[in-house]
Amino acid sequence: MKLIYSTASPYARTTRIAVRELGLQEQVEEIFQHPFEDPAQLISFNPLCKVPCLIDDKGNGIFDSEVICEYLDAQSGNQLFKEIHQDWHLKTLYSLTRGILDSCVAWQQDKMRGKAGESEFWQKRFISSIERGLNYLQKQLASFPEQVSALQINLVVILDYLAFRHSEYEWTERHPELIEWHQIWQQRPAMLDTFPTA
Ligand SMILES: N[C@@H](CCC(=O)N[C@@H](CS)C(=O)NCC(=O)O)C(=O)O
Repeated sequence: MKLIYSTASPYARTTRIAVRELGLQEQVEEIFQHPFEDPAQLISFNPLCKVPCLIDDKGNGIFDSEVICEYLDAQSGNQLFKEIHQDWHLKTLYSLTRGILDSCVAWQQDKMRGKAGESEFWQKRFISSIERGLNYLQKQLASFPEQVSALQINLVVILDYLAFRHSEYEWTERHPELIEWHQIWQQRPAMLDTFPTA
C-alpha cells in the first residue's frame, strides 16, 4: 500500500499514527506530496486532491482520513475502532474530535486568506467550537477506551495542531486539565514520529 501525505496535515497525521500503532510500517510506503501543488498522482487517486490518500494493493484510492484509519484497522484486527463502533457515546465523542479538527483546519485556512480576507466572524466561531469541544471532551476522558484508539489519536493530533498552527490559542492555558493526559499519550513513538512540520 502507498499513503500520500503532507507533514502539516492533521488528517494525514491521524493515518500515519494508525500505520505505526497497527505495526503496518512494512506494508505502507509513505509518499510526501503537497496538495497545493496539484500532484498528478494524488489527483488520479483522489479527485478532491486532498491528503491523506491511501492506494491499496489493488490500486484503488481510499480516502478520507476516517475511511483510511478504518480500512487499516480492519486489516489488522480492529484495535482502533472496536470499542468506538460498539458504543454510541464513544462514537459521538469520535465525531466531536473530527469536528474540532475541522474547525482547527478551517481557522488555518481563514488565516491563509491574509489580513484583508480574514473573517473575524468565522474565526470567532471556529475558536468557540474548539474551546467548547475541548471543554466537553476533557470531562469525558474517563470514558475513553483504555488501550490506544482513534479517540486518543485524534485528541493528540488536535492539541499538537493547535500548538503548531494556533499557538495564540494557548491550549495549555485554556485547558490545563488536558496537560497531564497529553503528556502521557504524546510520548508514544507513533505520536513523536509524526509531529507536524511545515
Ligand atoms: N475530510 C478530509 C479532509 C482532508 C483535507 O482537507 N486535507 C487538507 C490538508 S489538511 C488538504 O489536502 N487540502 C487541500 C485542498 O483543500 O485543496 C479527511 O479527513 O481526510
